[in-house]
Amino acid sequence: VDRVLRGRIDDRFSTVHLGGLNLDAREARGVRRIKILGCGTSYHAGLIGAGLIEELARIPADAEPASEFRYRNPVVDPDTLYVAVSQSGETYDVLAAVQELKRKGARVLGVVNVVGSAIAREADGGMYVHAGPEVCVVSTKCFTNTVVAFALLALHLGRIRDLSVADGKRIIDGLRKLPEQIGRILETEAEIKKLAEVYAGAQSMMFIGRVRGYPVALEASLKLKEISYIHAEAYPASELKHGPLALIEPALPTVAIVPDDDLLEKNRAALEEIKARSGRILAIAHREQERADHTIVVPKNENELDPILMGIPLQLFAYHTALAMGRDIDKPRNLAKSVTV
Ligand code: F1P
Repeated sequence: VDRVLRGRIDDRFSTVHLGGLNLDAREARGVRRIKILGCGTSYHAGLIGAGLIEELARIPADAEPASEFRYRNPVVDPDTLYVAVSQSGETYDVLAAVQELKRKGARVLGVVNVVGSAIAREADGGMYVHAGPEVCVVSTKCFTNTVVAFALLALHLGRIRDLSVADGKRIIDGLRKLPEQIGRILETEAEIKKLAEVYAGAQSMMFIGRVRGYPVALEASLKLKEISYIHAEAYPASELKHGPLALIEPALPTVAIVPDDDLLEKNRAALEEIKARSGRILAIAHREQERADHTIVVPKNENELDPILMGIPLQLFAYHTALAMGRDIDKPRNLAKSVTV
């Protein structure tokens, strides 16, 4: 995170990565929509990025798995800015989507970790996220840095579009606090390990989050699946009542993302619904949640940055769950470091 932030939250930001955004102020103002494409963890980081762009730059934005996008003959719109996200920069579904977009005349930015990788070379511009090598198959620190890079991109676009400077300063101050706050989360590893040992016997787990919390739930459930092989499903908290509530019982624990924001009471109501059905709950929150059986408390930052701080303890949770189950964390079965076919 330090590496992303160092020297890159001022006006030079647009020119220092992947050859820069290659987007002058007039072009940036002309962007009507942003579409983010990635696979797995990178897709989830893209979902958070889309939320940040909508919140901080007020540009409609969404994310889609690149693997779906490339097969559905999508409408390619000249006023849409496409952003391809990839840790390895080699994932074939993402590369194929980028090539198809470029054939159709679209402008594509890359948000990539590995310098000089295929997607970085193919993109018209973009950002390196400077996470360093991901030694293990699953992507973790790159997720965090990609979200930070999207926060910077959102601020940059917001600034060009003359959105509130005060808001920009608030987020930048928040970003600067992240390394110290992440350090504090890492210090709670022993507690997270104990919790992982409590939940490691589960056959299946549910993850819920609302709005900013939903991509965090998706990513946390993917991490658990990838390295522990526990079946895990993620749902938007508000979708629980549209079907998944039927699954809740003591044998299916729920991990709930419960930030202290304007949706806190709504999220607490979801915890009530789960408790009423005797479901066990592990909450990730800014303070103890009385409806939960256990709470992992994380430091509070700006609401927009909650996904960063709430994602990290869940990476540790997946890691310690997998360790408790004797899994080979660095080489999970059936997974490749980069999916190049
Ligand atoms: C995408 C990805 C990873 C996942 C797994 C397979 O990789 O889906 O998120 O953990 O290793 O590949 P990338 O495009 O971000 O390199």
